[in-house]
Amino acid sequence: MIKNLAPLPDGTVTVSGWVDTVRDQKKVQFVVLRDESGAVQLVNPATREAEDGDAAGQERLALTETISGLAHGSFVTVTGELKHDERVKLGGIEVKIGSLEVVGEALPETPIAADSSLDKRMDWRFLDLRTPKQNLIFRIQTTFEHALREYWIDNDFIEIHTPKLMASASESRAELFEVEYFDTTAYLAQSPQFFKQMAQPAGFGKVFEIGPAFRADPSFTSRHATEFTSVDAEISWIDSHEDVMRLHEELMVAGISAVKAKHGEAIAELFGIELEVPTTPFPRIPLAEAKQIVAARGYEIPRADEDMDPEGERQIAAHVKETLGHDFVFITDYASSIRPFYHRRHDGDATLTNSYDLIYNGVEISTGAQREHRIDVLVEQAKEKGIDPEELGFYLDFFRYGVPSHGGFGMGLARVLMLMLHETSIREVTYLFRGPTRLAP
Ligand code: AMO
Repeated sequence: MIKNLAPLPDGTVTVSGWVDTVRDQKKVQFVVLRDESGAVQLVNPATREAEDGDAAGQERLALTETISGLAHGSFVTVTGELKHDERVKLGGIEVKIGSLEVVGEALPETPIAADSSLDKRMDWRFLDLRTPKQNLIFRIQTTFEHALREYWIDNDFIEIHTPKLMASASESRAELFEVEYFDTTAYLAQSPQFFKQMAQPAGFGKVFEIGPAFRADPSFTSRHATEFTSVDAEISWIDSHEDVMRLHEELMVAGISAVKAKHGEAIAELFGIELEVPTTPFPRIPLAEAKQIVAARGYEIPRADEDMDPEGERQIAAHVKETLGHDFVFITDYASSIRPFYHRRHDGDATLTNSYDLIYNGVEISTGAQREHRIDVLVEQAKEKGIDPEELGFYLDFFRYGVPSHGGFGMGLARVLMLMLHETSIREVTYLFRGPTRLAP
């Protein structure tokens, strides 16, 4: 049943939507009208000729001609009589057209079809999004974000909005976008890392942000964008990254439960997926052990890659699914050599960090860690990574005036959606994708 169908006081109905198909037969015309919720069949007994003086006949003739000329994708508003007819496939109803207004006419040729390339579909994103399946993706995103916010608000978090123009890098300097900023240079924020940490010495305790992040990453993989929505949280008074993981898994359960409750049936119907709400605790595997498990499955992570590579992530996820039946796994205790300077290292073993990556259905969706809050250690770690402490300026001051122990995580929203819906690219689940060769629309 189409959502935009409403009764009028005189007993007729009005319905608006996009023309999907027109079947123009000699004696009768059928139009299928769609909106994001579904479709309805319209019917018009065709009038092919009328006498000059016959005003009503002329009107019916004009209506018939308008319907004959309707292009696929035109937006129309119709009033008419609602009829129930079991034989009509679309919900057993039909609207007999009384009047039809073309609100937004479409050009006769539609530029994309169901089999168009992803790139072509991105060129015509507004048309590409005009299907119930695409529409559902963004309803799911809305529900997911809402559930996270609800969790945070119920648990006493403060929402922050941090600046996206920065004076320096907050993550790897290799992926920085430079922006002319009056007589100096600014950089687009790669993450809210420094500013969400600032909330800890500021006494906010627990904070979150859902906002844009920018990475000048020239890669064309299915999981990278140059601009993405980052879901971030940071909390004080933690003992280790374990506290952050506990928060993280509770959030995922809250988000996925809400999506399942509201959209589970539609997801099954349109994506063919039975969405699973994960159980807690999520499995946790230290990186070194994960590498051994992956090797035992016959995949050697390239030596140059100390981190998990994408195939390694797929393999460890497959192992967890096979042995524990879980879609999520925390890979923990990353080597300090491959983690940022601000990650806290193990007490007694500085080669390892109190950090994790969260993997969902075989792909990393998040990085989290306990932060190093001891200023002398932090300065040493920065120097070790080749970062001049001078460059960190204000950031280091946070740690000079009474900072609690703290930690948090950052998570790519599009990655979560892509993996939840078994999509093959974040382009499919990003409203308007930004990549190395995509700046418009
Ligand atoms: P990291 O750099 O691992 O960590 O990023 C966190 C998560 O953000 C998403 N992400 C991306 N998504 C799409 N396109 C990209 N180019 C891209 N880069 C990252 C991923 C990734 O897991 N400040 C830390 C987090 C923290 O410790 O709080 C950070 O940004 O899902």
